[in-house]
Amino acid sequence: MSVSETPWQQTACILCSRNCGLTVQIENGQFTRIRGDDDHPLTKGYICQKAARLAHYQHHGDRLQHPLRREPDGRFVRVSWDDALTDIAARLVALREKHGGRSFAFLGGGGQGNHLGGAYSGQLRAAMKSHNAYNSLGQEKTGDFWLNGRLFGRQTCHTTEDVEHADFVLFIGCNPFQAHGIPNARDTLKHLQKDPARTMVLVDPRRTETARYADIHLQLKPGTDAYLMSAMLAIIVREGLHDRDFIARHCAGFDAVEKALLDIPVEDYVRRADVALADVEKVARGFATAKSACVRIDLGIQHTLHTTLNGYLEKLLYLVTGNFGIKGGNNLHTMFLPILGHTDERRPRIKRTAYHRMFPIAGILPPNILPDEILKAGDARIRSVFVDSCNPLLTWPDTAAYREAFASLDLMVVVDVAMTETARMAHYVLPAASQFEKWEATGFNLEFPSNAFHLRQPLLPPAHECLPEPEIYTRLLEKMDAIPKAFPWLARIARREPAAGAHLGYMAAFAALLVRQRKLLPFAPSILYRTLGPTLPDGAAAAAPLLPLSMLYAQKYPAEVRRAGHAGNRLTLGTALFRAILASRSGTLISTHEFRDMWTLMGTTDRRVRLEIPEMLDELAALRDEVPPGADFPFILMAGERRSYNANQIYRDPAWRKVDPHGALRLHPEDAAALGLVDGEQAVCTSSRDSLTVVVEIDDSVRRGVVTLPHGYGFRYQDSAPVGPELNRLTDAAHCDPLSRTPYHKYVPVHIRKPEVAL
Ligand SMILES: Nc1nc2c(c(=O)[nH]1)N[C@H]1C(S)=C(S)[C@@H](COP(=O)(O)OP(=O)(O)OC[C@H]3O[C@@H](n4cnc5c(=O)[nH]c(N)nc54)[C@H](O)[C@@H]3O)O[C@H]1N2
Ligand SMILES: Nc1nc2c(c(=O)[nH]1)N[C@H]1C(S)=C(S)[C@@H](COP(=O)(O)OP(=O)(O)OC[C@H]3O[C@@H](n4cnc5c(=O)[nH]c(N)nc54)[C@H](O)[C@@H]3O)O[C@H]1N2
Ligand code: SF4
Ligand SMILES: [Mo]
Repeated sequence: MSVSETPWQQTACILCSRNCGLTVQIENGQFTRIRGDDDHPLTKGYICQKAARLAHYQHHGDRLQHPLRREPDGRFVRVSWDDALTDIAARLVALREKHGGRSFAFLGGGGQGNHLGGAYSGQLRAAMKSHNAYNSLGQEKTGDFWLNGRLFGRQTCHTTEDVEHADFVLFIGCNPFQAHGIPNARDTLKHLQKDPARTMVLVDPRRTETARYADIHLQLKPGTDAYLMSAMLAIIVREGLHDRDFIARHCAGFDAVEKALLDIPVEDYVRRADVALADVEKVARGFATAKSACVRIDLGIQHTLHTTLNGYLEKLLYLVTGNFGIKGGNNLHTMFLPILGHTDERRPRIKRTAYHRMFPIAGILPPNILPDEILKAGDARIRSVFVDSCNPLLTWPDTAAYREAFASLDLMVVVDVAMTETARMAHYVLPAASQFEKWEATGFNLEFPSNAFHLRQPLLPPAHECLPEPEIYTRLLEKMDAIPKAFPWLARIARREPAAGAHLGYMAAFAALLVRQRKLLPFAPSILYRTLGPTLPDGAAAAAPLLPLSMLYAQKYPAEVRRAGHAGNRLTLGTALFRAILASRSGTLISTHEFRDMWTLMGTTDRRVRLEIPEMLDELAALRDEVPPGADFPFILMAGERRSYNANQIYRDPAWRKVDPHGALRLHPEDAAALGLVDGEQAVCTSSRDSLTVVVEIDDSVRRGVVTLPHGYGFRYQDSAPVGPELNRLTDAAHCDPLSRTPYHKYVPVHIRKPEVAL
C-alpha cells in the first residue's frame, strides 16, 4: 500500500495533559505520518512539535518485551506471565496476611495520557487493604486540591481557567508556550497578543518564551510569589476594587481575609519580590477592573516556597474580584474518570502514614515522605510496592533516598512499557502494551463549560508478550482470589442482551450482584471487563467500566449531557453516552454547561465559597518575619524546566531531541563571567545533597543568581551513562511545603563552579 492509500487513524498525543487529538498513518508497524486531528472536539487539529516524534515512544531500545524476574545476582531472566503473576500474587497475599495492608503501597497509576488502566490498578490496593497511594500529583498539585476542599467543599472541586475568552489573563509561574496546559496554547497566546483590547501579564523569574506574548512581565525573584500576590490583593481591597456584590452573594468569611489583607505592608512586600511597585499596581488594578479576568498557574508557584499559600492567594485573586463562574474567568468543571478523591484530614476516619503521620489529599500521599515510610517506620513500614506508569528513581525527590528505600523492599513490581531506572531495581518487571497498542483514555478532562472524553482505539497489536493493564491486573486479582475466575451467569446476561436493550438488564444484574456480595464492590472494573467487556464492539473490553461511569455522569448532569448532543430518557441517557464514547474515534463532547450553573458543581452545602482558611491566614501573617532559606548558597536552581525537547520521562531514546542534547544549565552571562565559565563548557552544580556535572548554556533570560536545569533527562538509555542531569540527586525530601509536603524543586540552593575548582 502506498502512503497515500494507507488509512488515517485517530488517536491522541500522550506527552502532556492536553492529549491533543491526532490522526496518523502506520505502515509496517511504524508511524509514517502524524497530524493534528481536526475532528477532535477540543484540540481541533492543534499539535506542537513534540507529537511528530511519537515513533520514539512506540519503538526504542528500552521497550520491554517479556515479563522479567531479577535473580539474586542482579540479572533479569525471562519468565512466563503465569509464573510471574502466580508468584507475585502469593507473595502479596502472604505480606498482607503477615503485616497488613499498611505494608503495601501503590505508586503511580497513570502518566499523561493513560488513565484507563488506573481504573484497574486501583483494585490492587483494595485487594491489599492498603490506603497507601503515592503518585506524581502528590509532588505538585495536592496543595491545590487541599485548598479546593476548604474553599469549595470537596477536594474533587477542581478548577479551570477560561484563558481563551478572558479580557485579562494573569499567568503566574507557568510557561504555556512550552508546557501547554491551556487549550491550544500557542494559538491562544497569539490571539491574546494580537487583540489590543485584551491584556496578558506574566509573573516569572525567567524571560520565557511566553514572556514574548505578554503586555507586562513581572520578572520577580524566585520564591517571592506569596509576597507579590498578597501585595496585589492588598492593593485591590485597599482601593475597594473587590467585588462586594459577588462576595455577598457567593462567599463566606471575607471579613477575616479582608482584615489580613489590609495588614499587608505593600511596599515592603513588592520590594522583596524585586519588581516595580507601579507595575504591580497596574496589574492589580487592571485585573480587578477587567470585564473578565482569569489566573493560570502551574509549577512556578507549586514547586516553590509557600506552595499551598501561593495557591490560596492565587485563588483569592479571582474570587475577591468576582471572576469565578463567569465566561473568561476561573471555573469549576466536571470530571469523567474519578481521578481525584476527597480525603479531608479533619475527618476522624482518615488514615495517616506511620512515620510522618501524613494524611492523604484527594486520596494521594506525597512522594517526599515515601523513603522514610519504607526505611524508618519500624514494624509499620512499607515492605512492598507496585509501580505503574512512573519512574520515581528519576522523578521523585532525593534519588539516593529512593535507591536505598527500594533496595530494602521485600517485593517490588514495576509495570511499564520500558526498562526504566526504577524497573532496574524491581524483583519483577511486567511489560505493558503501549498506549497505541490498547484501548486507552485520559482522565485530564478538565474543561468548562463544554467537556469532552476521548476513548482511543488500539492502532497496533501489543508488541511481543506485552499485555494491557486491564488484563494484567484482572489476572493478578484472580490469582489473589480477590475475584472469582468467572461470572458465568452475569456473562450470559451480557451476551444475550440485545444492543437495543441499552445494557439495562445487564446493569440491573450487575448491581444485584454487588448488593449481594458487597466485598466485590471494589473490583467492579474487572468484573465488568470479564463479563460485559467481551460483548463490546471492536474488542473494546477494557472500556467496560465506562458504562457505569457514563450512567453516573448522565444522572448528575442530564441537561448538560443532552445539550452536548446525546439523547435518552432518565434510564437510557447514560447508556447513549457510553455508546457515543465507544463509537467516536476522535473523542466526543460529553456535557455543555451554562456558566450560571457552575455553582451546582460546588461541594459546600450552601454552595458558598469559604474564603477564610485559618491555616493559610496564619502562614500569611508569618511572611512578614520570614528569612528566605538558602542564604549560604550563591545560586537558586530551578530544577525542572519545561523546554522544547523534554516530555517528562516518556521519550527515553535521546535521538528524539533536535536540540539541547545535554539538558544544559542556563546561567546569566554576568554570573558566567564571574565564574569564568563559557558557553558549552562543563560546570559542577552542588546542592546540600549531591553534585552533578552539567553543560553550561549562557542565557540572559534568567535573573542573576538563578540557574535552571530541565526536567525529563537523566535516563540510562540501554544501560548507558545518564543522559543529561539526574535532577533529583540534588533535591532534598525535607525541602518542601509544610502542609502538602510537595517539593520546592524550583528553589534548590546550589553552588556552581568550574570542574577543577574545589568548593
Ligand atoms: N515541553 C514539556 N511540556 C510539558 C512537560 C515536559 O516535560 N516538557 N511536562 C508536563 C507536566 S507533568 C507539567 S506539571 C507541566 C508544568 O508546566 P509549567 O509549570 O508551565 O512548566 P515549568 O517550566 O516547570 O515551570 C513554569 C515556570 O515557572 C517559573 N518559575 C520558577 N520559579 C518560579 C517562582 O518562584 N515564581 C514564579 N512565578 N515562577 C517561577 C519558571 O521560570 C518556568 O517558566 O508541563 C507539562 N508540559
Ligand atoms: N526535580 C524535579 N522533579 C520532577 C519535576 C520537576 O520539575 N523537577 N516534575 C515532576 C512532575 S510535575 C511530574 S508530573 C513527574 C513526572 O514523572 P513520573 O510520574 O515518573 O511520570 P512520567 O515521566 O510521565 O513517566 C511515565 C512512565 O510511564 C511509562 N509509560 C508510558 N506509557 C505507559 C503505559 O501505557 N503503561 C504503563 N504501565 N507505563 C507507561 C513511561 O515509560 C515512563 O516510565 O516528574 C516530577 N519530577
Ligand atoms: S505535547 Fe501536549 S500540546 Fe504538544 S501535541 Fe502533545 S498533547 Fe498536544
Ligand atoms: Mo506534572
